[in-house]
Amino acid sequence: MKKVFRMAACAMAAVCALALAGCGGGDSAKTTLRIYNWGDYIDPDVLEQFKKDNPDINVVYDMFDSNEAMLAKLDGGAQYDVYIPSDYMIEKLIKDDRLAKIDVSKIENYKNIDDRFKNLAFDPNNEYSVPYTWGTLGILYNKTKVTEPVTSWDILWDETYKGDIIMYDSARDSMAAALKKLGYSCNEKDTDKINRAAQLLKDQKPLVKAYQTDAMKQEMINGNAALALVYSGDAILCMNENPDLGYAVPEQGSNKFFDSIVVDKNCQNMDAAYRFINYLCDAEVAAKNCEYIGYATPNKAALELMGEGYVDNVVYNPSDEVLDKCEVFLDLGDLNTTYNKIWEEVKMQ
Ligand code: N2P
Repeated sequence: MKKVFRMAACAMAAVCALALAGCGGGDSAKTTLRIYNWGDYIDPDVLEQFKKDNPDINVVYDMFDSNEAMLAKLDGGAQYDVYIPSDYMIEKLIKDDRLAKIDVSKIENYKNIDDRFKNLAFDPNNEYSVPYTWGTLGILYNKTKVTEPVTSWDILWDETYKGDIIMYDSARDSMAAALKKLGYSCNEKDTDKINRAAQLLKDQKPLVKAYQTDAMKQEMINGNAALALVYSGDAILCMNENPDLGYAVPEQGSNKFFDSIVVDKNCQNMDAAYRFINYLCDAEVAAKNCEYIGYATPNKAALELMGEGYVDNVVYNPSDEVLDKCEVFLDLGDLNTTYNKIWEEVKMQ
């Protein structure tokens, strides 16, 4: 079975298992750990193993497909103990006092995390987050349909590919592509520049086949589109299934992201949260997990186990030249609403 189908099937099985567990009612001695993560962002076997190793923890696992969707669900009152947002969202959650402090001395496997993923700007003293994955935003293209070199964001606005372009359904990522095409920062705060990027996304709409998130992967694997705005890990997953696919980070620069594990301030079971985080930081677990999901690991002990094929892979591990042109998203404060509103307008127009 193809990996993407397998992922969907496993996700369904997990949901059914949870539903059954809920009906059983015999788990009152268990503590519950509510985990909220991106879709296709954990190896189902890794999750299953955690459940087997920790029979006293009742795991509830839900998925989201963008940082904004995650935040909206939390704002709507959903309660989770552990979740895995990106840098700028973690910055916001810290500012809003929604996260619990993490005592890394309680996470034995924290020693496996490479120092270069610590003390990043969104959590300068590593008080609230433990690195999970990292990557870039770029363009996935089908070499049988796109024969020119993919070096610029302009290609996502090229009439030649009308109806053959998939945009990632996320305000910050799509705005980043438009802002970078215009030569601006993907953390732009200037109203004129933001409006120009918004207009570009509106102008692009007739060329767009679909605004999608995880569903985009199967479309690209099946050769149903020429170009897609994607994250590097999803690109690797697709490229492993279809050798006609390639990935490029445009020369104008892009976004590099760091996704980290955080604990909600209202977490009722810190011990279970620590056990889960420690488990994910285990070298073998992190290696298996990241090989499955396609995303780069900040776990240096895991990377050693994964070997050369990963270190040498420029999609997985881009050169400093590429990374130096990429910016990390920052929390935009009041402008978050503006970006989100623009994105809704683009999709609805
Ligand atoms: C996986 C999404 C990864 C999140 N489907 C990238 N920040």
